[in-house]
Amino acid sequence: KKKATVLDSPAMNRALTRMAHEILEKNKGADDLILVGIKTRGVPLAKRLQQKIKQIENITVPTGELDITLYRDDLEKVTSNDEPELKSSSIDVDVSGKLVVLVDDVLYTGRTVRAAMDAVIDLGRPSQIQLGVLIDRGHRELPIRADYVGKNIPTSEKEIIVVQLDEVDEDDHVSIYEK
Ligand code: 3GP
Ligand code: 5GP
Ligand code: MG
Repeated sequence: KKKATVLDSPAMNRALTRMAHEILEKNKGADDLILVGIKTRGVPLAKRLQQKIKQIENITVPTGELDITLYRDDLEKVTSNDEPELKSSSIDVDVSGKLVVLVDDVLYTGRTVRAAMDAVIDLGRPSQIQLGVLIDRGHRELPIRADYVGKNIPTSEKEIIVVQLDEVDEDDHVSIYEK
C-alpha cells in the first residue's frame, strides 16, 4: 500500500547532482575514481553520477558493476541466516590504488555493502572505498555508513522503499509503501 512519494524525478536529479559535486569536492576531483554500481538499480545510478561528473569536470570516470544476491541457507525461502554474497562482477579496470565509490539504491542493514567491499578487495587493493546511496532507510546491522546520501528516510521495519528508475522501470521516483 503506497504511503507517499519521497522523491519525484526532478528531486532525484537534484540529489544526484549534489552527490556528484560532493564526490568531487571530497576527493578534490575525479582522479583515480571508479564508480561501481550494485545491481540492479545501483548500476544506472552509477551511470548517472558518471554523466554528472562528466558535465562538471569533463572527465569520464570508469564504471563497473557487482551482482550481490542473497545466499540462501534454505533454497525454498529467505531466512534470517541468509547473507548476501557475490554472484558476478564486471569491473574492467584494475582497482589497485584507486578510489572505489560503491553505488546502491537503498542502504538498509549494510550486509550487501559488506559483501560488495569484500568483492572489490578480492580484485586488488583500492586506496579507499567510499559509499553513495540514493536512499538510507536506517536499520543498520553492521558498522557501515554512506559517504554520500541522496535522502535519509527513517523507516519502520514494516515499510519498504520502492525505487523506480527510467532505465529499469520506465518511471523515475522513490516512494514509501507499507508491507
Ligand atoms: P535492486 O536490485 O534494484 O536493488 O534486493 C533485490 C531487490 O529487491 C532490490 O532491487 C530491491 O529494490 C528490492 N527490495 C525491496 N525491498 C527490499 C528489502 O527489504 N530487502 C532487500 N534486500 N531487497 C528489497
Ligand atoms: P542491506 O544489505 O543493506 O540490508 O540491503 C541493501 C540492499 O537491499 C540494496 O541493494 C537494496 O536494493 C535492497 N533493499 C533493502 N531494503 C530496501 C527497500 O526498502 N527498498 C528497496 N528498493 N531496496 C531495498
Ligand atoms: Mg540495490
